[in-house]
This record gives sequence, C-alpha cells and structure tokens, in this order.
Amino acid sequence: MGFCSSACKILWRTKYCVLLILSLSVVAWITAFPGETLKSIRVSSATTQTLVKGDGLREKLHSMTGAPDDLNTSPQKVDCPKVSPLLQGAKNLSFDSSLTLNDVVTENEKVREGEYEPPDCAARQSVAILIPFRNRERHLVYFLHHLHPFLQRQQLHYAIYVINQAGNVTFNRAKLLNIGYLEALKDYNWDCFIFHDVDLIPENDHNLYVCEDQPKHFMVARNSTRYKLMSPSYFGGVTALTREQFFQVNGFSNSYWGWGCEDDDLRIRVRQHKMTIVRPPEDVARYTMVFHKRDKGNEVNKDRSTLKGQTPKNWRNDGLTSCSYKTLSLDRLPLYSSHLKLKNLAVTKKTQFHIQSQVLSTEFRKR
Ligand code: UDH
Ligand code: MN
Repeated sequence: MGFCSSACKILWRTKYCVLLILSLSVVAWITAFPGETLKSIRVSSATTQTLVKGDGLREKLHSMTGAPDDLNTSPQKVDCPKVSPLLQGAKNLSFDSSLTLNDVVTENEKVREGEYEPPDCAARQSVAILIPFRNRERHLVYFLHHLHPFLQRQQLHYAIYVINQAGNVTFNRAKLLNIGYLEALKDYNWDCFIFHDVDLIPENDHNLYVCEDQPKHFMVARNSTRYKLMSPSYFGGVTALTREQFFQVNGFSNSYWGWGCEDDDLRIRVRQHKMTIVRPPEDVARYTMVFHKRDKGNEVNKDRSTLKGQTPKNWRNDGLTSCSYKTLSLDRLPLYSSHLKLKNLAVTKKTQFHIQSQVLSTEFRKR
C-alpha cells in the first residue's frame, strides 16, 4: 500500500507536467504555423517566376498568394473609339519663326523618345512616321510642333523617326526611307509606316494617319498646287503602307539619287503587286507645304525616267533586300547632341539616325 501511494503521487505530478508541456506545444505551434505557410508559398512563387517568366506570371502569383497586386500592373485598356473624340477638324496653321526645338519639347511632355501611346485606351494601330532628312532644321521644328498634337488627337500609338543623311553625297530620299523601315522594326513591330516629307503639314486631323488594306496616298491637295491633285498617278509627299505591303514590294528602290520619280517607282511596284492606291477625300487630305527652294545636293535626277522604265524587272533586286548601310549613331536622348553639326535635332530622341559622311563614302556611296 505504501509503495502504491508514492507511485500514485508521482503519476499525479507527471500528469500536470505532461499537460503543461502539451499546452505549451499547442501555443508554440499556433504562433509558428502561419509564418511557416507563408514562407513555403513565397519559396514556391519564386520558383514559379523562373519557370514561367513572362507567361502569366502575375496571374499565377496572384492566385497562389491572394495578395494585392503590387507588381505595377495597369488594367487592360479598351480599344480606342473608331472616331477619336479629340479631333478638331480643319485648322489654320501658323509657322512662328521664333519657335525653338526646346519649346516643342516643353509642349510635348508626354512624348518619350519620339513615341506616344494614348493613356486611356488601346490604339487601333501602331504607326511609325519616317522622315527623310538633311539640313531642314526649321522645317523639322514646324513639323514636330504640328504633328505631335495632331497624332495624339487621333489616339494613335506612334513614333517619329528622322533618318538623316549626313555628308555631301547627292540626297537619296527613297533609300533613307528604306533604312527607316528597317531600323524602326528593330524597335517595335509597327503595323503601319508613313513616309513623310518634312515640309508637309496636314491641315485637318480627320486625315487619319493609319494604314488601309491597300497602300494609301495622303497628300491629295496642297497649298503650292492650289489644293489640287497634281496627277491621278501621283504617289509622293506623304504615303502609307502596312509593314506587310511594304515588305511585299521590296520597299523603295535604292537607286534614285537626287530629285524625282522615286515615288513613281514605288507606285509601279504597288501596281505590279495588284494593289490599288486609296486616298482620303480632297477636302480632308489638305496640306501646307512650308515654302522652300530646291536644295543643294538634291538636283533633278537625269536618270530618273530610265530607272523608272526598269522597275518591273529590277524591283526584286533593288529595295529592302539590297539596302546596305551602316548606322553610325542613333540618338534617343532628349538633349542636344554634341557631335556632328546637327545638334539642334537631338530633341526627338528616338527620331534620328546620324549616318555620317565617313561611312557614306564606304557603305552608302553612289554607284
Ligand atoms: N529633303 C531634305 N533635305 C534635302 C532634300 C530633301 O530633308 O536636302 C527631304 C525633306 O523631307 C523633303 C523631302 O526630302 O521634304 C522631299 O524633297 P523636296 O521637298 O525638295 O521635294 P519637293 O517635291 O520638290 O518639294 C522640291 C523642288 C523644288 C521646288 C522649287 C520651288 N519653285
Ligand atoms: Mn518640299
């Protein structure tokens, strides 16, 4: 009996000890458990990130953690309306000779590296505007001043590229535009390319800078020809082809040095591919051409008619596929470029390629 009573006492005390240990374990487990769970999810989402990088990662993370999405997402935009509510119609253009490139930068704070996207809706087309260029700084200021707001009112995703031919070699508008197409595609898979003289300013924003299912000629009426189309076959000044249309015709010819007929050559290519040319109505597609004289280095090309006659047999070997050049500098900065004499141009950033004379003499020479 004595043995039994002391054994009972020990058991009684142990019971309390076990109970105490049990309750302490429960408390410790409850405190530790949520931390453990979170940790394991974090580890697994980190693993997921490497496995599914760029493939619905955000959605997967979100469904796993249920955490608020703090990964800098923007909600999916709805398509911009077919007719932009921002259009203003016909405008009287003014050209203030005291306007500077810096003024234009200040006016266009939402433009980044020559590029813009509507903030509230998804643009219906992404459009690259290509400008062949040399020594037309004043025209470029006017162009940028008018075109940026014009394109923004049309709710387009766009970028402006100025393709600059440096040096004194005879000007080659068409080849510069081929280079612009090839270079712009390195940035983005643009839907539509607009080949645009720097001195032509559209007067009416209902003249929509988008591509159609056929190549498009914009410059129907201009001040310098009393707002009349020069000829039904004219395809110059401002034209647009989709990425695919331009590719199909092998772009422009690279062989037109000096002024004239490179636009006719493109029309021949387009027709040869059974495409037709569409135009906006005459009362909408109106342009002001900033007055200028013939440029030095862009004299009338005496070979132009002969070249044009050879287009049907030459187009395959003369165009995008044979466009050799070397881009010596591509300036996307908003600041003035300190090299070359073209420092005034640096503002539009994404907008320029400097093809220096040094390379012109080797890679981009007149044959
Ligand atoms: N361009 C330059 N620099 C040049 C030459 C041409 O930037 O030295 C570019 C510019 O984008 C210009 C385009 O190429 O808008 C077409 O050249 P252009 O404006 O000289 O062609 P246009 O059809 O004919 O306007 C000019 C003929 C001269 C008219 C004389 C007036 N009586
Ligand atoms: Mn001109």
